Amino acid sequence: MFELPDLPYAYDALEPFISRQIQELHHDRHHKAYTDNLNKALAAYPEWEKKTIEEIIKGYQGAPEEIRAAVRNSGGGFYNHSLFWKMMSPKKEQKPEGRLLDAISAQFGSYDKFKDAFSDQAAKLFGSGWGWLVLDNGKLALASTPNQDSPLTHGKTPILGIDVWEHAYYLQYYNKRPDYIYAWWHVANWEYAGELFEKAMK
Ligand code: MN3
Repeated sequence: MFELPDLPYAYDALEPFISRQIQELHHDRHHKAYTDNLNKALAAYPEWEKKTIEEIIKGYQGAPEEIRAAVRNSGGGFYNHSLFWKMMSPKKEQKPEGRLLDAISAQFGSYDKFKDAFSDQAAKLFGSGWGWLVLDNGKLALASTPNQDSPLTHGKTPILGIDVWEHAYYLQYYNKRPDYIYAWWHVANWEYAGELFEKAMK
């Protein structure tokens, strides 16, 4: 059984950039639904129920056909949102530092150029999905995934990610996804991204 993790801060902690109402609905309803539906799908498959979420995400294609789509979508939704809450922080206006900043500058030219490229990719993603900074074979790269797919399935490690499903911004930003992405940078958690980067580089 997977448990819906608590938000690591108050519902209103990301205001004014992400509203309390968005956080309440996004966590208490959407993330909860992914969690419940994942548990429901796995309930009759004990060998799948005892896997870690990372094992499930990496190997969903091997799941029994009856639950494969549920495992892919709800497992991905459970995993992506569990990361996403930690990829934002009430400690606002963070910037990358240390080895992660060096790697970003080496790969993208500068932090500002990286930000533009990441934002552009997330803004242009068609339909629902996620925009990512990942570590791929020891190198930083941009990636996007449709629906609730995870870079992990493709052997890439998420370092920072933004949810661009409409449920992540519509109540505050309506259809203006670029405005949401612009605001989201104020709450991006570079401290956590740095931890994920160091862990993945080991
Ligand atoms: Mn979402």
